[in-house]
Amino acid sequence: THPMQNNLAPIPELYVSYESAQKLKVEAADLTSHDLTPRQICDLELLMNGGFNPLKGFLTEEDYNGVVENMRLADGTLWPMPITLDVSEEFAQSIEIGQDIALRDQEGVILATMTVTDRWEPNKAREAEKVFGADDDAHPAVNYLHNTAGKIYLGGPVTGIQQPVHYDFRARRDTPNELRAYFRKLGWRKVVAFQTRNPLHRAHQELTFRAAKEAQANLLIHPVVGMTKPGDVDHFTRVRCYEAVLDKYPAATTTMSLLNLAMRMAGPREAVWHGLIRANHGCTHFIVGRDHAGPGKNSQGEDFYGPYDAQDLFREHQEEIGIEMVDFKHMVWVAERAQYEPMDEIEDKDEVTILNISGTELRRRLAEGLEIPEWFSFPEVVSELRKTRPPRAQQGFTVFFTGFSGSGKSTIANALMVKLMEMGGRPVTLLDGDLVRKNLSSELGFSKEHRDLNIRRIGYVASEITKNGGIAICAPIAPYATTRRAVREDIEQFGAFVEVHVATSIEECERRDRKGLYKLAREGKIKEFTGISDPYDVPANPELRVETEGTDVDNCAHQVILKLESMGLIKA
Ligand code: PPS
Repeated sequence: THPMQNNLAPIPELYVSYESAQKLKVEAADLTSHDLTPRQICDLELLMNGGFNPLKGFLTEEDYNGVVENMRLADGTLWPMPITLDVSEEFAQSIEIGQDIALRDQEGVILATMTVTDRWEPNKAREAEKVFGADDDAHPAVNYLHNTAGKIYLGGPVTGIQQPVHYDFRARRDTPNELRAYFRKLGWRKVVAFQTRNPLHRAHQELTFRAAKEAQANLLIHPVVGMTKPGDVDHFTRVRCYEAVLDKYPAATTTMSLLNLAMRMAGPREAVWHGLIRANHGCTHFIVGRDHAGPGKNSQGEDFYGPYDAQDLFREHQEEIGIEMVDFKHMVWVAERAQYEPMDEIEDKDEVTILNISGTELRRRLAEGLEIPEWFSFPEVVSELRKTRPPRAQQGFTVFFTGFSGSGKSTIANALMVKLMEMGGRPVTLLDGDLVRKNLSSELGFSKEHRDLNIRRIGYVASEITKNGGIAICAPIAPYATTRRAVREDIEQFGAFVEVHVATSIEECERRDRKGLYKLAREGKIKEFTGISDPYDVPANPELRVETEGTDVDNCAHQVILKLESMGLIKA
């Protein structure tokens, strides 16, 4: 490979001048509007600011086909990722080819206009196979393609009016031309970019520093803050971590800038795309690691891509990308020498102690509040991570009772609440069926739709409580398994969801008939009564099932307490 130096001339943007933008904004108010999704806002930002240079808008059908089939636009230019404007069928039908539309952010601010030159229904299965390697919903981008993206794609050139608004970390966000100007000002002729969606630990700091030294270049830490893999550490936490790590590099060698990219986790193609984006940002070198932008396991439990597929594809297209690949060294801690070394350069492997902590092990230690050694990560980083991922015994959680009317849910839930309040430490909120129907859902009846709405409301409140570190105890009938699963998913983003099936039989509930409702249900005076004239899906895998026949309330509540202890949610 030849020694690269950057050409820091500005690259083309899609924005019009400030004056024209003001005018266009007024005119665009009369156009048909498309409300951009969060992912489309990310794509639009990089289209407009030149991050996706040479694209001039959302892909046309011809360009899309070329990109899907052989990673090239219709004119032959290398471009690996479909940047498409997906919309609903209804919206697609409401416009005509040749028409200008306004692209608005989620608050309704007009960011751009687009002349719609193309409209087509893509073959999504084909896109999944060719771009992501398999039509398998376990891949986050394939899942997005099938279950979130609209059915129709629109293509055409974009005219930029204004950048998407960001209120966070404004000083850390740079357009390609802003970075180019910065490098020009500082005389940085060679710049290695490091792409990341994870917190940086000492191994990363060592490897990026080494990469820059080897290339005799400066270093740009270029983390993605747009959209990353579901479940990643949020970007607020990560940026605070990056700022701490930035202080560990020799002054004036390294800088950091935030990239509002929506990642696709497309491995090899994603690496090529990342390279093109970094070339646009004025970088000369790009670090590509093992399993770059990997999506995890497929539905058969296997990797989607080989560990070095990304490096191979990148190497193949390096000249065209216009950026030199620096392959990632696997850095490990050598205890005897108290330093990081590249694994494949250690000659006395058998005589030294080689240490490493995997991502999974790190998450376990955070969850259990265990030690994270200083050789692994910087104390500032660990303390930020501990704030966002406190040990389980300090996180919020939800206990969700489900069962027939009169099964004993409310009574056990009340007993559990006072036991938890006796222990103290976290605020406890009881969302009892009757209470919720009085305060949150007073207009609802008992049709499937209304029951689902009721449960989704309970789930929403419980997820907010859980997010804020409290304990939510819910005690509705919640007869539908799919609705319970949806609530579980809402809550598990923030903390544990403990489903407790109060398994009192319908015969026993009817025999007890505390409120006299079963009698009325039998007489047909109450319709759609759960267990009598309405369905109940018995939970297949609840965290706990309690039998109330022959067991007193105190003991039932105690069983829940024991379960919470065994899950690490409360300390004995
Ligand atoms: S659901 O299905 O989860 O929305 O039900 P929920 O909000 O828990 O409300 C159940 C309570 O409402 C009373 N009730 C009925 N239950 C079931 N079916 C019908 N048709 C019905 N009509 C009124 C009943 O008292 C339930 O209270 P609990 O506490 O469960 O006994």
